[in-house]
This record gives sequence, structure tokens and C-alpha cells, in this order.
Amino acid sequence: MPPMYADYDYLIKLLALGDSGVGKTCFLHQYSEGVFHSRFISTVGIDFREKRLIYNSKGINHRIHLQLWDTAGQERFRSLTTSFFRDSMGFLLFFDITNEKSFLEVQNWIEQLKVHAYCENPDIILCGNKLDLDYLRVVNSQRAKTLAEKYDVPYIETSAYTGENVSKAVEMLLDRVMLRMESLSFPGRMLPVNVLPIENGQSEAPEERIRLEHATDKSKCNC
Ligand SMILES: Nc1nc2c(ncn2[C@@H]2O[C@H](COP(=O)(O)OP(=O)(O)O)[C@@H](O)[C@H]2O)c(=O)[nH]1
Ligand SMILES: [Mg+2]
Repeated sequence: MPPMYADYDYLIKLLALGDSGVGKTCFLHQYSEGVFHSRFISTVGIDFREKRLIYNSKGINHRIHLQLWDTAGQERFRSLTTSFFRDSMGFLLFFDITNEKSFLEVQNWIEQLKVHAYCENPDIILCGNKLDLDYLRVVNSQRAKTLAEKYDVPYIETSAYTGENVSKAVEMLLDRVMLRMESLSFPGRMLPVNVLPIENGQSEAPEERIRLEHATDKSKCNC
């Protein structure tokens, strides 16, 4: 059989986490489609969204195939198993700035990630979502920043409704994931600079994909 080549350089899988109702599905939809659906219902069986990016690192363009995995309702039952965390290279951890409980649960989500993700110190961005509802805010920014500092993760406030900081949050995570990838692949080389979306979709991804499996292998993580 002739070899098949991927039309991208990196397949990056990111996972959205956090309590039910914090806006994960809306966020991913806003990021991939650029629109907000107040009553968005995921198609059964499709629990990830995809996007192509050109990631420029030290003058070199890398073609990124981004997969953004949604937890599609399982978070309600606290039944997210290792398989869900295992293959993800980075995590968008959400709470709702208008919902105290969702913020209190952040610690539990981080503890779960530490146990089940590719390493004890996985790449996470903490996202305080629903920034457009600032007038209903119950979690002030400083509290969230203090928690984020405790776990040494960046904190950003987003709105899946207006789109504010949605791309920025994903790019922040991608920067960290790529930095880890590159430090594992080529120690000491290449620092990411910026991320540009590809306007038009490309041909269908072939079966054989370039994966950076080593980055999801706990034994080889350098954290
Ligand atoms: N105002 C506002 N509502 C949001 C935002 N994100 C999500 N929602 C609403 O919050 C509810 C839960 O959103 P959803 O994406 O299903 O949350 P999930 O359970 O975490 O996937 C829905 O009614 C959304 O319309 C946001 O940024 N601003
Ligand atoms: Mg959802």
C-alpha cells in the first residue's frame, strides 16, 4: 500500500473541562464557527471540533490540525475517565464567573487532571467564562488569579457570547503546548511567536497522521 502523508505537521488535541453549564460547548462553537448559539445542541456522536492553523515559530510555519474535544455532558456524571484525559495535550478549564460552585469545583478538576493527564503538571488555561455577564459576577478576578497562581496556570476571562478572548485563550494554550512539544522534540530550540488561522479548509485529513505521541507519554514528560 502506498504511504499516505498528512496535510499538516502537528495534530494537537485540546480538551475543554469544567462543570456543566459553564459554557464549554458555546465556547468551542464560538471559536470554531465564530458564532454564539444560546441553545446549542451538540450532534450526537460528534464531540470535537476542528480547526486548521498556521503556527509560526521562529520564522518557520507549522501546519496545525487542532482538535478541540468537548466533554459533551459526561461532566454531569463525574464519569470522565482516563481515556478522556489521556490523549489530550492541553486543557481549557472553565468556570462561570456568575456561578460560585463552578469556581469551587476548579480545584477538583485540576486534581483530576494531575492524576489522569499526560503528566502531573499538564498545560492548562483557567478560563472564567461569561464575561459579558460581569454585572452578575460573583467570582472576582483576584480570587481567580490567586487560585490560578497557586496551580501555576494562566488565567483569562472570556465570553463565548461576545467572543471576547476566545481565540486568545486557545492561542495561549497552544503556545504552551507547542513549547512543550518543541522542547521535547528539539531541546532548547524554537520559541512560538504567533498563530494565524487558515481561511479555507484543506483536503480531508488522511488516515496516517503525524502525532507527537511522546508528548502524551507520562514517562517522557520533563515536568
Ligand atoms: N451570557 C453568556 N451565556 C453563556 C456563555 N457561554 C455559555 N452561555 C450559556 O450558558 C449555558 C450553558 O452553556 P453550554 O455551552 O451548554 O455549557 P456546557 O455545559 O459547559 O457545555 C447556555 O444557556 C449558554 O447559552 C457566555 O459567555 N455568556
Ligand atoms: Mg456542553
